[in-house]
Amino acid sequence: MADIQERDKLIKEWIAETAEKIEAAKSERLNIEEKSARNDLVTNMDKQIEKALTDKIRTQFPNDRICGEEGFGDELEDLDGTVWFIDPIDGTLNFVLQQENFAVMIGVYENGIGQQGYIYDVTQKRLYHAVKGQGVYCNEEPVEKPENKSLTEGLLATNSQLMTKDQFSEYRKLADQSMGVRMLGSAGLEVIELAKGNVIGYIASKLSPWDIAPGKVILEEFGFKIRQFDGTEVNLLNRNKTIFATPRAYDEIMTNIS
Ligand code: 2AM
Ligand code: CA
Repeated sequence: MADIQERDKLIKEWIAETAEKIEAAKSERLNIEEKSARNDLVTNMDKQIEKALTDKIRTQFPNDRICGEEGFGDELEDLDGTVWFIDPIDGTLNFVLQQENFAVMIGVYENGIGQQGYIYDVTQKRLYHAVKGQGVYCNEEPVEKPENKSLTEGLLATNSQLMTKDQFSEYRKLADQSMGVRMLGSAGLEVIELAKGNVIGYIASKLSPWDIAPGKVILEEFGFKIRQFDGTEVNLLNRNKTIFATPRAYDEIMTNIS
């Protein structure tokens, strides 16, 4: 197994290089393609960043495997050994339509256990990270553990489909019970909102392993719950209907939807 501090240093360097690349490309025209739907986009930047990060990982850690959004990683059938989760741009729709509110995310797992999680809010220039057992940091400053607030005491983050599609109508009652709903369109930035105590939960109807893995490491440092809607552990080989929440909000959410 690699030395965690050494890997931590490298990841931070790679994220800083990625941020410079995004900044330098600001004035260039984006090449935008549709993937599964008109609101599921990929740009040349998503691909370039994932390619650069996977190249660096393969050079430094040739025995590790990679699960990435844009196809430069490996086809995984298990989580044995060291697995890297890469989301080059989380919130691509925001990146295209707003040029802000997106994140670069990296997670490192060993035999399925989260060891390191990194979410870089590119616009705010804030790197949230956690190494398992060492707490949560924002730009190297410790982040205080948020209060264990209940659903009725706080704001609830969701993805937009959960609030608009009839198939998810039962989840709207959670929104009603909370103090109100907030939506940023980036799973990583929603995790940051949870880490700051700005929301008490984030529920999303379809998240991929790279959307979940980095934030899971960060929020587990605070003892928060990260589960599927049916209460089972998330599966990092598949898409998941996912709940991230304070322990109190999680219990109330589960009581309400089961
Ligand atoms: P992405 O931008 O990396 O695709 C938006 O609600 C959040 O859900 C974003 O974090 C987005 O990540 C994620 N997401 C996962 N699958 C998606 C899909 N098929 N379409 C849109 N957003 C998706
Ligand atoms: Ca992405």
